[in-house]
Amino acid sequence: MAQAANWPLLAEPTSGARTGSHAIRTYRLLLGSPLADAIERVVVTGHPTLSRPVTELISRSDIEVVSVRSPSGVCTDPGRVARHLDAVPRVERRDDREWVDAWRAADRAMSRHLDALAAEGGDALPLQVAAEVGRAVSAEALLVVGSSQPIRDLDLMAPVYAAGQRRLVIGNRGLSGIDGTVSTAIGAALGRRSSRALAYVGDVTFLHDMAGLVLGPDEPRPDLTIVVANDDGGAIFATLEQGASAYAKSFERVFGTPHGVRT
Ligand SMILES: Cc1ncc(C[n+]2csc(CCOP(=O)(O)OP(=O)(O)O)c2C)c(N)n1
Ligand SMILES: [Mg+2]
Repeated sequence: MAQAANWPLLAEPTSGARTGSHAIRTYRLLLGSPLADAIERVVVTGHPTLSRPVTELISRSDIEVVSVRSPSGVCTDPGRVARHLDAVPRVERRDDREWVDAWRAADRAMSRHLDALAAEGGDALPLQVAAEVGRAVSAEALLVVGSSQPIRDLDLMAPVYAAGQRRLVIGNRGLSGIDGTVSTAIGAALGRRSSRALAYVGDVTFLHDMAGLVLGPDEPRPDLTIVVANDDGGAIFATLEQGASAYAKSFERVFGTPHGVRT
């Protein structure tokens, strides 16, 4: 639909749609740019949950929001503003590329900026890790990505892949639990024929389900590489409301939860 209509496609890493000529890698940041002011209509499919700019976009009452019901009957409509449809709408093919080209140009510039930042390391080391993981997801590969910062960093850094190469990127979204992720990755690696299987998780997520590594003596062993981004605690909370200075006294104990475990 995006290709036929020449619309930008804003797709989360686990959507299965972050491919092809119209996907925009850095959409989350571009939604804070003047491009967002020019949006007139949004078509929502699936269940985006990852970023506030997207939730805000699909909750706007000053634009037309159309939400397509999933096969299980659910329409994503957090702001209760959308017109609900039963199927992906057919759109007229449009040759006018000006709109999508503006997104592509902004995406190229933003991607260059992020890549340069990631290459410096330092505070941007997590972005460098996400970029490496994104690059390692070859055709036919499997990636299980943990909640919290890993999936958000991957969302910024993963390239837009070619369509039809049978990559699978999965995560426990919905309520975005950090529980059971090691087990999810082991199960997915065992259950799918992949060129390689990767998991990419935060340190608290890894520790939460470390016992998932204990496999019974007669159980099959997965060929799985686990990348742990260890920042000694839950980094995401520093970026949320609880990171405000008013809560600084109890922040580390309640939210940061540093554990001192070295991986
Ligand atoms: C089962 C469960 N408990 C608690 C939470 C709340 N929570 C969200 S992110 C997070 C910290 C995750 O830390 P880490 O895996 O190190 O990722 P980081 O934030 O550092 O990227 C927690 C505890 C959750 N999502 N799921
Ligand atoms: Mg962490």
